[in-house]
Amino acid sequence: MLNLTIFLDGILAAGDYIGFTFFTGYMSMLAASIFFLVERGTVSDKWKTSLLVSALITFIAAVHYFYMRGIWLEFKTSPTQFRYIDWTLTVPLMCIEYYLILRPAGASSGMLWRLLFGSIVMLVAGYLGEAVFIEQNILWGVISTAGWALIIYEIYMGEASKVANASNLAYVKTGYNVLRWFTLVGWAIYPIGYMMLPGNLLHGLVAGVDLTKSSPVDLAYNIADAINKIGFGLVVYTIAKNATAAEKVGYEKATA
Ligand SMILES: *C/C=C(C)/C=C/C=C(C)/C=C/C1=C(C)CCCC1(C)C
Repeated sequence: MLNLTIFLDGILAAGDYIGFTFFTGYMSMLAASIFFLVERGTVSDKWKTSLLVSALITFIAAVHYFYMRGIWLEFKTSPTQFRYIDWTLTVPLMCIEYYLILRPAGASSGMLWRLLFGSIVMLVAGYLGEAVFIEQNILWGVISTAGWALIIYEIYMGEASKVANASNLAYVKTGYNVLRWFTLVGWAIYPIGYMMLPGNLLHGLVAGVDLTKSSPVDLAYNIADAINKIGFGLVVYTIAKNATAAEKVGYEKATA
C-alpha cells in the first residue's frame, strides 16, 4: 500500500511550497548526478574518483528525495527517517571528498577518521533529538553541534588545514578554502532549521505556521541540501578541471 502511494501520490497543491522544494530537490539532484558522471570523462585519471563521489552524493540524495517527496505529498509529515539515512550516507562521502583532495598533498587516514567521527556524532545526536527523544531536542542539538565543531576544528585548525596550506598547488588551496566555507556557512542552515522544531530556540519565529500543511524545518533542509550537495560537487568539479588543465601545460612540474 505504502509503495503504491509513494509512486502515485498524485496532487501537488498550488500552495504547497514545501512540496515544490521536494520536487525541485529531487530533479536537481538527479540532473547534477548526470552532469558529474558525464563530465568525469573530461578530467584526468587522478580526479575521476572525486567526480564519481560527487555524482554518488547527489544520486543518493536524488533517490531519497524521490521517497521524501512522496511521503510529504501523501502524509504532510517530515520524512525524518529517509532524511537521516540520506545524510548518513552522503556526509561521510563528503568527508571522503576532503580526503581525496588532500591525499596527494599528504593527508593521513587519521584526518579522514576524525571527520567521520565528527559526522557520526553530529548525525546520531541529531536523529535522536528529532525522532526519538523529541522532548530533549535542545540537549541533543547541543551534542550534535559538538560533532559539527570537531569537523570545523579539523578543517580550519587541524591537520587538514595544515596539509592544504602546505600544498604548492594553487587550485587545491583555493578549492579547499571554498569547500570548507560550505561546511561552515552552508551547513549552518541545518541547525537553524532544527532550531525551528517545536520546543527549540527558534520555534517562536514559525509559531504561526500550520504544521499540518507546512514544515519550515524541511524547507531549511531542502534548501541546504541543494546548496551543499550540488554546490560542493561543483567546487570539486572546478578543482578537477583546473588541475587537469594545469597538468596539461606541465604547470605542476614547473612549480614543484
Ligand atoms: C548532504 C547533507 C548534509 C551536508 C547534511 C548536513 C547536516 C548537518 C550539518 C546537520 C547538523 C545538525 C546540527 C549541527 C545540530 C542540530 C542537528 C543537525 C543534525 C540538524
